[in-house]
Amino acid sequence: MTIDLYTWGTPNGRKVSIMLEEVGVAYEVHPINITQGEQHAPEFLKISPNNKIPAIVDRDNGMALMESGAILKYLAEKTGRLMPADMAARHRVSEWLMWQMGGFGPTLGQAHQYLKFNAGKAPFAEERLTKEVQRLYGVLDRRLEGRDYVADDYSIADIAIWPWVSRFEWHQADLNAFPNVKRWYVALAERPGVQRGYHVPTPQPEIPMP
Ligand SMILES: N[C@@H](CCC(=O)N[C@@H](CS)C(=O)NCC(=O)O)C(=O)O
Repeated sequence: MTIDLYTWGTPNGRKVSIMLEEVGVAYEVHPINITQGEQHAPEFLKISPNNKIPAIVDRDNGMALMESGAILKYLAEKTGRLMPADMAARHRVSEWLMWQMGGFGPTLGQAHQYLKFNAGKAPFAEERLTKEVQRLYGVLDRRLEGRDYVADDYSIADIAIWPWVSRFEWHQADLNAFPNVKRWYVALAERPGVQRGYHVPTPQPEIPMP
């Protein structure tokens, strides 16, 4: 099994490189420089019709997939790893994966736009997003109380959430105010697969530590 991975050094991209590293699947990286507009190239749109990274092509069957959550589920199902077979446990993973895809990631992405890159331009948006970032971290912190992972075992839900938390400085979250998130974040940062996947497609400064 070999996967062609189309990606860039962002939280959504890192979800997939971390997953591939964790499950030990061979992959070839194709950097799509989204700061240079490469996501709009017609060849890339055939693979990723929403013109966003990440996307994959599975060389076994030629299947192209966009959307990081769908890609994580595909890889989990194909490898039988990081997504439990038991129905209730599987849906618990799915619940937190959807929480990340539908709320945590999009909110933090907006927070980066307003709080980091355009500070001072839209005070209402900054206030609203700051509150929502705090609320979402509170949700995650309560979930991780007394748990090592978001669901029962290490899963694609953790892999989906962790790269977004690694941008905590960008969305101005103080991990010391969320001790359960901090413990989980630091523990996952020690995993070799997380470390290797973090530096795809190009080596980055070290993983930020609270
Ligand atoms: N829901 C999508 C979001 C993907 C996404 O927002 N990708 C960003 C980078 S993190 C991107 O490619 N942006 C380029 C653009 O919007 O033109 C997923 O989870 O895969």
